[in-house]
Amino acid sequence: MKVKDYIMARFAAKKTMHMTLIDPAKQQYHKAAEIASAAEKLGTDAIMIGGSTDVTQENLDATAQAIKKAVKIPVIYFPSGAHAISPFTDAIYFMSMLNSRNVRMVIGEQVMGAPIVAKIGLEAISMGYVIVEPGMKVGEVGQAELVKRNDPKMAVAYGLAAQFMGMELIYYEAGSGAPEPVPIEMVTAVKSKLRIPVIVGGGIRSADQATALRKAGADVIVTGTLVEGSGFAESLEEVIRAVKG
Ligand code: 1GP
Repeated sequence: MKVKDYIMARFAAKKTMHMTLIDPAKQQYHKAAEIASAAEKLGTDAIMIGGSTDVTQENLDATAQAIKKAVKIPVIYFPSGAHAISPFTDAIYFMSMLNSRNVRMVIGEQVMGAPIVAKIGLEAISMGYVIVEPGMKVGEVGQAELVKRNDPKMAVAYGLAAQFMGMELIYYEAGSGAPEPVPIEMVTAVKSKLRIPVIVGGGIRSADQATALRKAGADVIVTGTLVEGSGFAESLEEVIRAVKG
């Protein structure tokens, strides 16, 4: 089954998904595989591999291969550019940072990466990527014109633009390690206007936050920082339970 169909089947069934983001630069590949396996056992629906700054072809390939051996759920690459693309993941989010001031992030990296994706036959899932305040590292390196937290209309406008351009998914990102997730009112607003799945990530650490985002209609809830460091099992389990309702 294609990864896109896997996501769309859950979306059609109105089942909120949880995805676990692992940065290949933050630990050795065998540790990444252990984290992925633990997350799978706790019910996460897919593993995303990605990071804003230090992803290399080497750490990406090693991490993707190790994770693929350790789990049955889809492994999706969440790229920061065309410099590293791996044949060892199941799919790539073929994404555009819609609110970047730098055309390279909007379409330049994609033009460099597309022939590689085609050559290795990787499943490409198109996704609009919108950075919301505070944006953290990804907002900085992506030179994002951040969507203000009190501007849900702007978030809706980006989402509609993505949808009208034929993008299959839209991701609202507060930035990894953000003090607060994307505002609930923003998720409610985009869900009332969009028909494509809405992904939210950045700063989600508690079951209460996950519950509020699920109730607002988020279709996919991503956590990354939560699995960094030891002893994450309990908090991850609580968050995943909250995502599943
Ligand atoms: C980053 O949205 C993800 O792209 C995850 O953020 O690390 O804060 O969970 P956290």
